[in-house]
Amino acid sequence: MIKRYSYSPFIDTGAVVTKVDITCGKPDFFSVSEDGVFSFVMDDKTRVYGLGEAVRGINKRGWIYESFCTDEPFHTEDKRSLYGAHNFIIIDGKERFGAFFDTPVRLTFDIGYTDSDIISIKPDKFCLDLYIITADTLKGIVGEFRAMIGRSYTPPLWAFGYGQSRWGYVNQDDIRAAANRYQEAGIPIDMIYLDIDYMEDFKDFTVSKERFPDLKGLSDEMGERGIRLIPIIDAAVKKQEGYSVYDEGHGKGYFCKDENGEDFVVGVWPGMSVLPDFFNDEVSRWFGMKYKALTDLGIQGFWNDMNEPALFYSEKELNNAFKEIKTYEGKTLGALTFFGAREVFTRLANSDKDYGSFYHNTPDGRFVHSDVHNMYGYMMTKSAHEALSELIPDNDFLLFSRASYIGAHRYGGIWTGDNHSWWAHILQSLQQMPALNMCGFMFVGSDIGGFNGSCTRDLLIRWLSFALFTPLMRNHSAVGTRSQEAYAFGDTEVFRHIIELRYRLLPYLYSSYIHAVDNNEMYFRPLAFDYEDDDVAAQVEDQLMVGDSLMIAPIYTQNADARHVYLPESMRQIRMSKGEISTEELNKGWHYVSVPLGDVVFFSKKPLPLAKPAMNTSELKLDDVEYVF
Ligand code: MIG
Repeated sequence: MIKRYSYSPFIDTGAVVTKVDITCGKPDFFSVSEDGVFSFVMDDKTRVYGLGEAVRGINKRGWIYESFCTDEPFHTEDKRSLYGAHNFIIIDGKERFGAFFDTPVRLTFDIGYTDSDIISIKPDKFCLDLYIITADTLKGIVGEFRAMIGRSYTPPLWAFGYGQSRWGYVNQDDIRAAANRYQEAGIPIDMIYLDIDYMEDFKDFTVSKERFPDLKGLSDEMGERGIRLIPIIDAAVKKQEGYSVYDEGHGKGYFCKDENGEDFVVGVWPGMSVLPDFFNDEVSRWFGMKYKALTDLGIQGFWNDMNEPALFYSEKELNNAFKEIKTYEGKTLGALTFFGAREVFTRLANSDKDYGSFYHNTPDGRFVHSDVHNMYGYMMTKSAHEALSELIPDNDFLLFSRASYIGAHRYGGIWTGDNHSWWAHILQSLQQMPALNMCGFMFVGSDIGGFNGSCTRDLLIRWLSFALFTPLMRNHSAVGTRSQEAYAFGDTEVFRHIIELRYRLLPYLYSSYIHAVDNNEMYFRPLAFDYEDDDVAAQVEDQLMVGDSLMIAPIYTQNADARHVYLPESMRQIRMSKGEISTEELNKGWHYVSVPLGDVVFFSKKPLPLAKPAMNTSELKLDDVEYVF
């Protein structure tokens, strides 16, 4: 059952598609203060799930989180916000319910941080709809919530193939070289991503003539080899006269405005730039149709970046910073003054001051950005989705985004942004997956091998062994880091076997995905959701159920060649070793399972269909399977 309590929401976020009548009075479960702080007292056993893309465990208890879409390059456990704002939690103790706080303003979720027994949820402004969801089971709560927010985005089968990305493939020879190395090594691949390097001066919807002289030719050639090119699109548009996207948008007043009605100018990759006002339907459609420049070249997939929106600085604050830094000149810089001087520029990035200095024109009126900040990436994804649905027949396109708000799950997937080549980030990714599914985000994955920092052979092997189960399976890394393609570490056999296993598993994984989307179920679930009466299962933070009948328990520590695995019932252990599959029956309970580097081990409750190996999804035969058990 769902009850809605309405506290002067000032904009319809569009997150909820099945309307729920307002129930007046005090909400169930929470007490509410006059300034809008929602409190709940936890007993010792209470666990808290949800919040989508966030740091820390599957059980969110014991930390403070902020919903405020942030370009956060260090996903360490002391952080409060990442790129998404996913305001749905499930509280599971002597009382059990879900709560969705529908508001685009910043929200703080103090889940037993200030006071270890108290959940306190505080919006920056007391303007929101609260939905309280009750059902008999945890899965039931998710099912009701998901039905209310609408069907999750489903890309075509090819998007479930393996993809290689890297910031720093600077020209079409780099792209061709990556394709060659994969295919020569016999490693399956379906997608190669183009990062901002393909653009002319980082301008959206342009292609560098010098470095990518024939993108159409490259795209066709790759297409014949079963590979699709997936370019990036950034939120901000370079401010440059003569650049048609800027000229048109500026002429029509399509960019976000400052308090004087002038375009608000920010610095990001292209230098001085402006922000499309996606909240205005006309702008949304205009920007979306710009993707045609690339779909006309045969492109069928995009990733939308920098749409928190990330700001390096604003023109105005940059000018102030230059003035301020002059005041330091000639002074003896003691420790404090030195750090003060250093901060003058670093504090410019993503500042609250800037977010409070520009405006959107929406059908509900004019809003200062900070009041609707969490919807910006969502609106960009919606814009792209609506246009691509027109531009590409049969919805045969891939789309995912960095920033998101609940509702965006209907329009695209998300990737979890700039993680690191750290072992801890395999576990972090695993823990994010079910939380994202609860919030509707089903087509999800993290940068395999880690974005920042330098990857090692063993890290990539272990990361792939987990990520072969994630719907979005993409290896991506930052410019300047060590190469981490599946061919970058000398030997390729071990990588070939793991990525091949992904394709062999696609009959199961793809149909599980579709089934979960069709039925408002989670593709990834904590064990607690399937084994509600099992107190041990409820504690497990590093294993997941995948689809109806698989359980995974990946290795995420360096130099470990075994780990403890909890089986909540007896299952078949399935082992892929050097491409060969073997199985073994294991009983309910704890097991110490050996997983030498290169083996992939997981567990099945039912006979598992496996396809024949294929080099890409167009070669893959989904219905030509053998069953292993
Ligand atoms: O400020 O386009 O998260 O995946 O490679 C960095 C360059 C901008 C951030 C994305 C990352 C991408 C990078 N972008």
